[in-house]
Amino acid sequence: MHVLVTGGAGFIGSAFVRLLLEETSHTVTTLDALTYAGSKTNLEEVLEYDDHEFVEGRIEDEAAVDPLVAEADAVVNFAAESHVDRSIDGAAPFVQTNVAGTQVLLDASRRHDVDRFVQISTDEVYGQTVKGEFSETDRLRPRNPYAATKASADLLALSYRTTYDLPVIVTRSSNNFGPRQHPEKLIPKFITRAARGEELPLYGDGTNVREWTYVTDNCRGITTVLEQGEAGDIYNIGSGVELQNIEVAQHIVDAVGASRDLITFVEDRPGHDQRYALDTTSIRELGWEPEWSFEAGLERTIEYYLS
Ligand code: NAD
Ligand code: TDX
Repeated sequence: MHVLVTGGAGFIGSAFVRLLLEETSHTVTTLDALTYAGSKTNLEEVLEYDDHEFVEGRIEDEAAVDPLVAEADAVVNFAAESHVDRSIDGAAPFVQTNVAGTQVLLDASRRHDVDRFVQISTDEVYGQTVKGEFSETDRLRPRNPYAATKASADLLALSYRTTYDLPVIVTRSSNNFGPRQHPEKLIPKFITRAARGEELPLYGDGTNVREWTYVTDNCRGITTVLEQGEAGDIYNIGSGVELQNIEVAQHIVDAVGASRDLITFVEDRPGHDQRYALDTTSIRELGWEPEWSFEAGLERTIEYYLS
């Protein structure tokens, strides 16, 4: 397949582009706006490959998107504003990219009759839970502006399946971690700050729980869905590894050899979701399972940031 990967210069998208080019026979066009979160450096090993083209542009720009979709068999949409704290400061760029951009991509995909449209979504669309796991049929209850725009994009994409028979698939993954993540996010922020002996600002009481999935495990899951997923279906992707933020902070300071005294409790994030957890039965039925333990992934991630 020739795959158009949008947002492929970001953290997860770049890992996915490398995986497709290095481990499959698919060819790739990467479309990325190179916002503060994207960088060609994230793709440096594969930028010049013959079976890879990089295009700088925005997904909401129909003139940029249309010829690229025309050449593609499949579209995988990672492009997004991705940071919850930024969405609390201002939702406009989130609505623009995550909702309006997805609509432009969907319309181009419909015009050119693509064989697959994979919308990359998140566990945050389900909202928070204190017990149990979210399954794909659960109601969406997003609680911050970022999550609300991602839920909107999911619904829009799925509506193109029912209305126009566009072969849409949605993946919803838990928190990813690994090399090349922007240091605004918890794990790279705490690694880089601990290494410099700076305080680690833990929001609230630090008991919020996230399910941590190593980035290449998510990317293998997305590849599985791209190749074998059922059109119209939704697939949760998560490792099952649940940790409180305070435990993550402690793992990091211990692994970096810094003092636990650096951990500082600060004002909570408004509307801070207490816990996410995913039921991953559907993707496991396609033969996927996570390969990385939290400890091995963290060691690899720390090595990357310290070098
Ligand atoms: P990221 O912020 O690292 O990367 C986003 C990429 O999209 C960047 O390269 C950026 O330049 C690009 N981009 C932004 N606006 C664009 C636009 N209008 N047009 C074209 N490109 C644009 O994000 P990430 O962490 O790699 O997340 C990728 C996707 O996965 C997002 O859709 C996010 O919602 C989803 N997701 C992320 C996580 C996580 O833990 N990071 C978990 C679940 C789902
Ligand atoms: O400085 C911090 N202190 C802190 O306590 C930061 C940046 C975060 N936190 C907490 C908030 C969360 O409970 O750590 C947890 C993780 O925070 P983020 O790294 O901002 O991730 P999160 O809000 O969980 O969202 C992430 O996972 C779901 C991604 O950023 C989203 O794109 C994805 O959809």
